[in-house]
Amino acid sequence: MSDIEIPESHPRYLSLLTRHRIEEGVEKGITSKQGLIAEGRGEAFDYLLGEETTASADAAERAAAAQLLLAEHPVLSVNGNVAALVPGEMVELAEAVDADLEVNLFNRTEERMRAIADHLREHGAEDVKGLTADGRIPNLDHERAKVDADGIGAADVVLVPLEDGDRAEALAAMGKVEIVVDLNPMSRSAQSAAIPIVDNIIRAVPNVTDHARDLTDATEEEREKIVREFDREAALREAEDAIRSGELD
Ligand code: PTJ
Repeated sequence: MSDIEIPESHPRYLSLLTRHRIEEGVEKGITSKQGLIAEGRGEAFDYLLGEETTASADAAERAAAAQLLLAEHPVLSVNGNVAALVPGEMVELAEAVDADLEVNLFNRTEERMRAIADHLREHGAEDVKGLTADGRIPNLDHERAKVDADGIGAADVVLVPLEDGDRAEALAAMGKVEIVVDLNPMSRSAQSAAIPIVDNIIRAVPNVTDHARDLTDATEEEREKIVREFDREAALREAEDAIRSGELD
């Protein structure tokens, strides 16, 4: 996928690959220029977290898998950064938990909506929502509020990775059970989530899928227990502690 070769032995291999994917996303018209800035913010937090999935993030990822499997109508939201970084992985997760995929953009343009939907289809998605835009998230301005009425509009559980704080809060206020992936545990998105996953989306999404596959044969009671025992305040606190006390190389 790239004309730049990054040696896997490089100590910052994953970070360089991530940057390159975002750059390519901008070139393809998938990712916004603001997405480059968002990536930089995320990288800084990832560096402080040691660029690995902490035990507490892994617990959040298992709770997210259980919650998605328990949902009546789960929807996975895809923006320009998510589409550039983990398109195939989002399609796999949607299949594992039987969720809809919906393109939902902060900086919405019809060109980017279509480019992202096409990109997801190239990675195996059959049905991509978001283009109908016949529903609204209350208390947000017009473009940012658009959703599909039978997608995010009707969802009981939504996964919103790298979400802007206003929209994360507005979705939570609609009564959706919100699963957020955000490397900044202090962001309003992470703070408003029922299940905040403080991890890089590149590691988080495949790990939620692995947990979902592991829980395929679990009973409803077992899944409910995992969700009940997940402590969001403790997860946010542990992530913040890890950032403050991190030993950097
Ligand atoms: O494609 P669009 O138009 O929907 O726009 C998407 C962006 C991401 C530009 C938009 O939602 C935005 O501006 O988001 P923010 O407010 O910058 O928030 C993004 C959050 O995601 C920040 O808290 C970052 O730390 C975090 N983040 C960035 N990269 C990653 C990440 N979290 C997990 N994994 C990453 N790779």
